[in-house]
Amino acid sequence: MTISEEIRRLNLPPILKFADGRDVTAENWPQRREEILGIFEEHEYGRTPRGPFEVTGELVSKREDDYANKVLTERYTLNVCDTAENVKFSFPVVFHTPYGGRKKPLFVFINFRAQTPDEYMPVEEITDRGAAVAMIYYNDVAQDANDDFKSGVGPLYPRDKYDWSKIGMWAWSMSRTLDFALSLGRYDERKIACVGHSRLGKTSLWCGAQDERFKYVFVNDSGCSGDAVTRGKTGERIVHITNAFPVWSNEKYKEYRGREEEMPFDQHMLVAAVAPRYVYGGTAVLDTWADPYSQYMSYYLANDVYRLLGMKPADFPDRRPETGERFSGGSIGFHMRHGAHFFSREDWQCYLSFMEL
Ligand code: GTR
Repeated sequence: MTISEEIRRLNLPPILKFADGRDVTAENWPQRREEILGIFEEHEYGRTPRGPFEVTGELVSKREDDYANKVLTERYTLNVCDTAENVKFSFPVVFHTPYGGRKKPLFVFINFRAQTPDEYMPVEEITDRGAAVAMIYYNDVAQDANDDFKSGVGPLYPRDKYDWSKIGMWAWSMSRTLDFALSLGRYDERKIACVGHSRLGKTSLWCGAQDERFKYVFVNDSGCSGDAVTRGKTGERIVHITNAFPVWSNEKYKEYRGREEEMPFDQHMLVAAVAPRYVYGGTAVLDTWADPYSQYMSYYLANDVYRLLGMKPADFPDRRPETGERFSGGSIGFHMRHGAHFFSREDWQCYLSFMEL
């Protein structure tokens, strides 16, 4: 069966129609994108505070001779002030920036651990390609625990006004990190990326779909409630994810347990919402819990938006991808590598190449 046939059977909400049935054109795509973001805010990830935010960084420590004297490592405490709500919150971020004259590409990376280097963050491979990386440890922003949003930034905002999920909070911290990074004046605004793996791949996608300053959005092994189409999905489903991790979504999303067909959206729309910026999904053949084929469907469908906008589409074949295949020649990319659920060096190398580094 072709992928288009598989997709047709799922009866997915179309990307290129407004909720009221109007056609989407290149001209009105920005409005459709806003509509899509509103749908995800209401039905899945919850409402995030919009600021305006003032972000300053306090330098905590610095190493000027890291990685054979090639890299400057700085640890900052970021102090964020939401000037509309009068909320203040601080969290640490570590920056690794390679030396050299011109402005550097930057990855804002949200990670599972605080230490650097880390098995998910091969600093030297990244900095040797000329890019900097700013890493946030997600538990510093809000604990990954079923704590009724009582940790980190959670309790600082009223839930009746902001029903943001932990994914929303982690995504927000990536945007605040970018606020600060841009204030340093040393990163190349045309090459700013967000990136994360698994639950933090979902986070990177939600962050990058919303925040247009991220010109590249990398989504590693994100699967359910990330970049995988939910309808017809194998492996993890809404019932599993919302039972095990009720704080990763808002309350509304839980109503769709076993009722995926009733959702006025599916995750392909969120991948599409990155357009006209670049988006790329990494998957792994053995990651059946995430379901690489349902992930592929999202990119396959989002490719239509790039065609509509006159940007270079990917050459995605109308069939399931094979192990080791990589489609990186267009404005949207995808790969399915060998092996299991992991953020590997191979994934990083694909993302660096997609950014032409
Ligand atoms: C799993 C979860 C997945 C995925 C993964 C991870 O337990 O079911 O959705 O996000 O965790 O983050 O490693």
